[in-house]
Amino acid sequence: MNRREFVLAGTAAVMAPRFSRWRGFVPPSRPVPSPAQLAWQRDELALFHHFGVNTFTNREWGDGTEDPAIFNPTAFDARQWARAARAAGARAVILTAKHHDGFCLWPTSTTRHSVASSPWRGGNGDVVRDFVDAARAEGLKPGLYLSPWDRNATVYGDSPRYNDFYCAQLRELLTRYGSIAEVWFDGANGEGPNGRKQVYDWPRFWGLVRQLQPSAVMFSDAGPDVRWIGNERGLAAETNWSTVDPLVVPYPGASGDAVTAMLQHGDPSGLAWRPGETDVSIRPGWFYHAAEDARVRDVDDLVELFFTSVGRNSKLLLNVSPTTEGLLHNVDVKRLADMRTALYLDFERDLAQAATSAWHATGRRSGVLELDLGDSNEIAIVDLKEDIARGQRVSRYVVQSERPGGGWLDVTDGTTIGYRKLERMTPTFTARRVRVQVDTVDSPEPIGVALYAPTTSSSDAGGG
Ligand code: FUL
Repeated sequence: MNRREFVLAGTAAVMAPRFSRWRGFVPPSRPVPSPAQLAWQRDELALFHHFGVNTFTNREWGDGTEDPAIFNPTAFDARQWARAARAAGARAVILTAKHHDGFCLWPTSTTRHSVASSPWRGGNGDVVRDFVDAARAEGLKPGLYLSPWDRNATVYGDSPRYNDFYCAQLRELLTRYGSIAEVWFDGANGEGPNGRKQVYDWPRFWGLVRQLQPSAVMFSDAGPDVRWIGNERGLAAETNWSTVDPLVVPYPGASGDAVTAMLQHGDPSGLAWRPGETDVSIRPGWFYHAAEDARVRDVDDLVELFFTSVGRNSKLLLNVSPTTEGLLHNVDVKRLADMRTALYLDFERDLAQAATSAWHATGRRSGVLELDLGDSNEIAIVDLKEDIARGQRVSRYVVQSERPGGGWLDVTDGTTIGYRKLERMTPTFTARRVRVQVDTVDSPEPIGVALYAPTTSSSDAGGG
């Protein structure tokens, strides 16, 4: 129960005898997502763009000594990025407004280490402005990454002063550019000049974001709204609860086995709703490197990433980074579009739509959904869903098909479902009647199921 629900439940208990409209009020017994968390999860796919001085030095981490004069994209076009994101089926995009090197992609008043000191557009350009405008023009929600680790700021390591500096940067980003859907915090916390250790004031940073952009979700290892999934390989865990015990991951960058387990798996009895986000790059690096042009993930690999992230109750944040021209590379753009086509074909024909179905609880902590497809059909993908607006409950599921002669055969099983659980059936199975039995950690709620037929349309999407 979050604070608001706690207050509501308490109010209901007090008011119930006096006001009949409270009669029958059942306080939610499971943590549930906020409207912003629910919208974030339903977006399923977002693109990540790493862009900055590293693009021009061909590095992954700059050291903060880069000359702003090197930042000079020759054909910068944020609209091209946004079109590619939209064509990929993404609904949100996130830009590195500042990476660890400290170079700011917007004309900030906090430092001269920014686009304003670069030759690009005569020092009058603003990458963040173009990015948010292009995103909105393509119907995408913009988000921003502001690295707390700053290898250029001289005040880094002088904790109170740097925290002020960082909050001033957050304030600029969150007041100048309209609505920001996600604020992305990594936990990197390197040494400052002279080996000084910077102590970040996370409660202050988070409080400022809440104040300035109350409907944004904040990402970090420690949320507070969405958590890192624990690796950068595109793999959410098979068992993935959206609830966590917040005390186990007290701040971004905390490490240890318990932290890793909490990031990967969540906790069925955790009191905070904090679903996992899976960030992974389409290439080996986060920033663009020409040497990796032949190492862009192929379509099968990208589709698999979707299955191991969105299909495991997570959200996919797929990194595709602009080149020194300021454009996404043609290979990446084509690959994204082909991924979209392949996913479209995978989910083209849901046999469960025309089925008759019946759900019933089978006990205090179990239930079953039965489907009759009318005819015997071949099934290639099983797609399970919980109504997460009412919390996450399923701890185990078994999908069964009816044998022609009667009796049930297990075709697949697993643990958590959450927002979405995708299972590719290899081999496919054929059935007229299918049922899904679930065990739950609270009272059972109806689950949803889609059963996709094998791809029939011919496509040149495969293989990339
Ligand atoms: C990490 C950074 O160190 C990497 O460079 C990259 O930005 C990744 C998404 O987050 O914390």
